[in-house]
Amino acid sequence: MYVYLVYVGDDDYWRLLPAHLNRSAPDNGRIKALAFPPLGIQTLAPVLRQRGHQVRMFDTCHPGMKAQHIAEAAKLEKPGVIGLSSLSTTTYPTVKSLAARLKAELPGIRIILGGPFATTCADRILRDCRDIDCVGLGEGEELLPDYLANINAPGDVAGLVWRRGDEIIRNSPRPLIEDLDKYPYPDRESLPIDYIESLPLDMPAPMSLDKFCTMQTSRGCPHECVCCDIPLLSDRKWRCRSAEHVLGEMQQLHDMGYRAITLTDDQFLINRKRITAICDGIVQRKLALRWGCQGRVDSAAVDQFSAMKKAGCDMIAFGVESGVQKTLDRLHKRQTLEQVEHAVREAKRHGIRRIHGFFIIGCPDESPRDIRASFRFAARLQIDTFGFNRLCVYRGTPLWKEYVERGILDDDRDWHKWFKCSDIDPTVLPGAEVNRLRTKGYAMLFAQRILKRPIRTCRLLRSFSRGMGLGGLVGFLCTPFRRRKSSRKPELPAAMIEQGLDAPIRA
Ligand code: B12
Repeated sequence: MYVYLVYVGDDDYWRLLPAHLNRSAPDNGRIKALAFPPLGIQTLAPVLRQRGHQVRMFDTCHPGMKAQHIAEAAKLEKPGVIGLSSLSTTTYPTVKSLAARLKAELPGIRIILGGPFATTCADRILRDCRDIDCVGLGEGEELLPDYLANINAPGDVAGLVWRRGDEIIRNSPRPLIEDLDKYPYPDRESLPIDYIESLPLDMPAPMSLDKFCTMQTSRGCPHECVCCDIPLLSDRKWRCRSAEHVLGEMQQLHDMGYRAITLTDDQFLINRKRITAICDGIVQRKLALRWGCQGRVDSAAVDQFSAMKKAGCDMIAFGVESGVQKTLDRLHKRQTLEQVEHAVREAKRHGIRRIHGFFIIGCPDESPRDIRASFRFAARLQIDTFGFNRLCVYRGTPLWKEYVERGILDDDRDWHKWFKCSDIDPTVLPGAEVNRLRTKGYAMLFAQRILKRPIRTCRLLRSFSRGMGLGGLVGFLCTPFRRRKSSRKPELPAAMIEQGLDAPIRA
């Protein structure tokens, strides 16, 4: 069967590489984008081809791959099925309008949706959007070929949620894939897009112009932080590909000219033996790769940093979240400030070039004093880059469940929305206050970095400027102090709208 796989991305996370930085001649319609590649559809395409299907991929952030372009192509090429893939709640409105456009132009086309967000809201999506025929829950490597093989008998496809007339049917669940080694390596060449290594922020900043891609070597995380959907998506299990299978892919990437890889594993720092085997393999094979990963500070593999450094690891991102133990406990992070300091210190001691700290502010029961303490904690840590995001709540997370139980959210009316907690939770400081404290915090941190670590800070900024140019660098450094124009707006719960409230009633 001929299948379209369409990644519906978040335009905030996507930029064309500025022309003045685009040193290579335009080559046959390929464009350069500061964005993360759509690893989901890149993973599924070769699996479908291996099962005898033809596949064409689209990334909707590409200026030539918008709804009208995909509809026109589909009218010409008549695919049997269009698979839509999206990551988060923030892209649901785009998914809906794309499905409507495709159905309007091709009434008979079958549309199946998949990805993390769809997995947390399948029934609701099918009730809300008649243009989507069914949703594939969780991993697609087995489900999608099974669906294509049983397209006229959807009831036989485990893990599928589908519509029969007005009835929504949820088939029996499909178990998590045990052997992740049995699938071909993702297709990173078919999309006419060269993805440029950039900081994973909603203001993508180029890190280098090396040939870049993402890779996933394991899935899941056994922890249960309140703001995270991964426990639900992975059933709190951690599964991994073997070191040999991972090295085979890294060898292929190396031979194809890739030099920068970001591992999108939820938690890479588990299973020390596997990490040692991967690192030793990279060294033995002389793979000149720079790679980055993310993990927890309390991971056993903290003692693997020297091997990782030797094997080309030049970035580790830690979910630090807060500099106040009370807040870490409120987020069910199950980590201590001492563990944060130890992990960061060890990573730096072993020469990992860039340590990134993810922080969350605007948390329940957090005071202005706590937020200031988080920035001071960040100032003390040996981290190189940092991001302070306001806590958001997405369906499927423990925090969403808590807000429904507290009557802040109504699951039936708010399921398709996402919220900044400061906009809806009376135990959280108001948004304006959080933003004010954040701007002050960033100013203190920047000043502290320049005054206390001038050489390291200059080296880091110089490496940024290679990818961004001076103008880009200044723009990037000003971001925290500028009001951000985001295409996506957090919403308010139905209950607050009904009461005409634009902020929660605080004690
Ligand atoms: C890497 C990542 C990012 C990156 C890169 C995104 C990209 N283009 O890949 C960046 C940093 C840009 C990012 C940004 C954001 N992210 Co993010 N991200 C992730 C992360 C850690 C890994 C995604 C990944 O690479 N997966 C690997 C690929 C292989 O898996 P996959 O895409 O899910 O595809 C598989 C299945 O889902 C399925 N499948 C996928 N598509 C389809 C289609 C069909 C038809 C079928 C049948 C199956 C199917 O099969 C695939 C193979 O098994 C996930 C966590 C996670 N484990 O999902 C969070 C996650 C998806 N992100 C999340 C969020 C909230 C965001 C942001 C909104 C954060 C913010 N505040 O701005 C933005 C939104 C960006 C957007 N595009 O929507 C949440 C989503 C929660 C929700 N309910 O919405 C997650 C789950 C993290 C969490 N902690 O909860 N993110």
